[in-house]
Amino acid sequence: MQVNLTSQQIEHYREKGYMVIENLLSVQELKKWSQVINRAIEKRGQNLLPFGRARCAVRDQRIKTTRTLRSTLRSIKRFLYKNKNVIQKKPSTGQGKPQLVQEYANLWEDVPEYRELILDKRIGKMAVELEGISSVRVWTEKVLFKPAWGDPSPWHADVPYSSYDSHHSPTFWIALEDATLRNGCMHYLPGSHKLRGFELPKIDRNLGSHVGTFFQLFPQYKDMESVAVELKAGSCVVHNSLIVHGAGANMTSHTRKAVNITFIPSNVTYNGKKTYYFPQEYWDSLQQGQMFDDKYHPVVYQS
Ligand SMILES: O=C(O)CCC(=O)C(=O)O
Repeated sequence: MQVNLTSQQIEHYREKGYMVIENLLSVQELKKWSQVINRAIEKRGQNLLPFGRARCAVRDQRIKTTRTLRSTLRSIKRFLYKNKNVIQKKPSTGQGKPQLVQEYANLWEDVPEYRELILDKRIGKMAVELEGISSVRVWTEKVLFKPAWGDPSPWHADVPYSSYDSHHSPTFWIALEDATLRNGCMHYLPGSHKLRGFELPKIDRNLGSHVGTFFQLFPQYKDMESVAVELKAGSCVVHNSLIVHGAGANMTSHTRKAVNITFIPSNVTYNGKKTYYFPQEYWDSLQQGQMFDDKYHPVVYQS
């Protein structure tokens, strides 16, 4: 594993908000971890999260709302059908839905051998050095599959959607296959991590599937120049989780595979925003202002 950062890399990261580590994983490490990840995904089956697909706070709320809307719609349809006999059922084709990147989150929680990579002190040490802080915990780990012919990942910054407010949260995005302009590599607005606050857009929490909605909501960024970061398999781009970023469409017939690990400073506290990645029981046990000192967020490195 490539674990020594140069002062130029650290400076680039702090100034621009991202930087590349070529060959973070050696060929052998990449092979080993790809196999571990494939086994972990097989074990997960249909579930994107460790606690099942539907059992999580944000999604539960969405499901509840959708169910209420659906049942209201059904009642209206029944009424119209009974009275006018004009409703014709159209078959659903599923066409027109965006094919966004698929996230298998926190696989390390249910696959012990995968913990070794996610909790690797050498990666934790780099996170600490890049941010100039003393200690980090894991926030989330996600395997990101962009399907063949998949849509772009819309421009956004990560922290405003998260359960903590911090200027010092690095994300390691490791390419499991070559990430190219053709298959949807990452793009950044250099320096935007210094401008972006913690506020969420008011009108569209998820930014939809339109790649540039972010710029309609935050027009102050629209004249910045973006950079694309192509990576060889095993290489990594680290970004500050406040940087504005997106990823391209996958214009190939193969899945683009990457894994990302987000770290937080160990003393960061809960800001009251629940996120998709942890179960409802977890959020119920947490008070706003409390540190994430729990089994989901172990300290990885302490200087
Ligand atoms: O991999 C992608 O397509 C998007 C990933 C991303 O936006 C992120 O890691 O925050």
